[in-house]
Amino acid sequence: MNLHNRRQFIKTGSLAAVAIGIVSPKQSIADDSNKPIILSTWNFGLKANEVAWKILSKNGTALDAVENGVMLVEADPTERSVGYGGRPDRDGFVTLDACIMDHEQNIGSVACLEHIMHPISVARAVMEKTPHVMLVGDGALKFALSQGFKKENLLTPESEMEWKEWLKTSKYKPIANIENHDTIGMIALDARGNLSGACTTSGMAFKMHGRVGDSPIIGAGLFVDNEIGAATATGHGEEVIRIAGCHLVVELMRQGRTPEEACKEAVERVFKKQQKRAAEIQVGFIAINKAGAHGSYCLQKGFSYAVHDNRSNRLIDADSRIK
Ligand code: SD4
Repeated sequence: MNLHNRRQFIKTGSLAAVAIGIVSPKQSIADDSNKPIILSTWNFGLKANEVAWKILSKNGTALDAVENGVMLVEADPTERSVGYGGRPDRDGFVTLDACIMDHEQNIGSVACLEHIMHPISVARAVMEKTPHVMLVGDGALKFALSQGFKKENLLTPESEMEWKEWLKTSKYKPIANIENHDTIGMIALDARGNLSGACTTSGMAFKMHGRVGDSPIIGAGLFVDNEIGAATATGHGEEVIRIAGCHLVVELMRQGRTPEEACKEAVERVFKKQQKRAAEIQVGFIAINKAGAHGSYCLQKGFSYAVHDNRSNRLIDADSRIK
């Protein structure tokens, strides 16, 4: 049953139920959905969800919730693959990628941005205050400064020490779930039934200077379609971009897949094309549909996501292609 048919079914079902007095006539189709709800990647999603929940539970917008939720992680120097304290590229520069998308398909993105603590807020400013959708490098920095963002040093002594250690061998070999496990992607459905998403990262540690991953690419690291659902990704960005990952997940949900089935099929596409190196890479997706149902899937074991709804804030282990 595709989503449209399913909605029709829910609608007809609820009307029938109203007719025989099972549910109150006030109850609408929208009332059937699990909202508000927030999903975010990895363990630190739990604390990011708490911030986002404060906004959503007071009838705030999904857009404000996802921006503020991921900002917590961007500013935390102990999280080593996002924002402040993120691991640098191989030349010692901390370069940040982020994007944001709302329920009206407004989008904003920055890539290879340096010196700014909250790239997600710069992405939102690109969305709201420019005629463009993406700014990169020096241009993104110049724009951020013009908007009043402060120029800061984001390279912490810990990250600098690690980089200097890395320089001794200079081998670029990201380890699944270890070096690359910190991108935060967050998607939310608010009480009005609107979806939004945000994704922010310092990218793969010790990448080439100028490398951009999937996280700031709308359709790869994040995609939202307010009629259908939203998805965000983590892991080896090159593989996510190759399959236009999050757009694919949302389109699969449009065709009637559950969020988990859609994530699974996207991971399967990566696996099929990359079988020889599949053991070395990680790709994980999380997705939510318009009714607030959610799911995930990843290539390697070890990926988890945090869900906050009216019941609780909890961590869920994603099922994996490689067991
Ligand atoms: C990237 N996808 O830059 C990001 C890294 C990541 O969990 O997600 N790590 O390729």
